[in-house]
Amino acid sequence: MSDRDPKSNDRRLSRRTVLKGGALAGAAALGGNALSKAGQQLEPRAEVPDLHGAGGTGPFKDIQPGGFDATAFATEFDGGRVSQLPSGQTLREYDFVAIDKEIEIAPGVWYPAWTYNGRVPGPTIRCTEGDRIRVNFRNGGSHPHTIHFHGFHPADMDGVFEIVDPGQQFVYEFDADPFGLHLYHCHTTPLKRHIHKGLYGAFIVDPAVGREPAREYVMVMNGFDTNFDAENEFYAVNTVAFHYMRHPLPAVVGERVRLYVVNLLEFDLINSLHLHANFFHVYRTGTALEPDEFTDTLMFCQGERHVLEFEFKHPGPFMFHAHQSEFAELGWMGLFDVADA
Ligand SMILES: [Cu+2]
Repeated sequence: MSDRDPKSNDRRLSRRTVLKGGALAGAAALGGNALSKAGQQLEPRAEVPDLHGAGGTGPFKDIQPGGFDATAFATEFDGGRVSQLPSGQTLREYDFVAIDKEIEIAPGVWYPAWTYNGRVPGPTIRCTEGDRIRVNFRNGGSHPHTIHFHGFHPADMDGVFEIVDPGQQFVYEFDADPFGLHLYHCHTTPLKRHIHKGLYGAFIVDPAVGREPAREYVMVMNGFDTNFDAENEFYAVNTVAFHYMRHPLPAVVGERVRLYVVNLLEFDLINSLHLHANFFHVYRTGTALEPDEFTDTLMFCQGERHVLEFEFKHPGPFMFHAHQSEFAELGWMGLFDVADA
């Protein structure tokens, strides 16, 4: 198999093979009887389900849209260029440029995105509460844009009224507050267009006291309206449909996993995350150090984001996906590959 991941074990390969051989709907049954052939190598079926015009190439071919690697993205935390202000305060400086760019979001499906720094989502900004954030923004795109950060900041740093026209620049500067999981996105009207085109990202403000050590992943829930009918044809976390089915996220039995989950999905009112064979602690908006809830399925409106913590009791592959089955079957599903401790 040309797309074989050398790190894959046979069980995972056979899961993929089952997926390749079956309807996408069958994937929702993963973890159940559909996998009873674990260890058996099956050849992929010649044809795989078409996906709203995916051209019959199916969702399982590997892609890295514009060099964007969704596996790397999940663990990339950008602390910026760090220096100290005369007051002793930590300054974290970032350069953002808005660029129009076509990105491949599923095999053979190209989307004319508007991006920060040539990628969707934009970089995951990470800092500690009280840090000074400075973002040098240049609009290299073809439309007016801004960056609107969630969190406290002055009115003239809100990214709403200070429209940055193509070729123009703007410097956003504010103190990171409050700690939690936040987001940023363009706030130029029409808003839904500027957001769903790809101008958004995660913004993590760590508490000064820190959080417990954990294996951490960022998941930005998104989708793409590839035929501009105000409905999404593809759904994902971190842009690439089914990416984490092909490249499961590693975890270890008994080790804490922490997810930073931000919902930027446009058009659909609600998104969700369901974790198989497990429950997670929910830190709503990440703004407290005590969990609010213990569940296995969580809803997210657009702009809602939560820190989730859990550990696996058992080794093996475990799914996570939107519990809107339609979203899952159109790309928003993935796997954790849990190793024995
Ligand atoms: Cu914009």
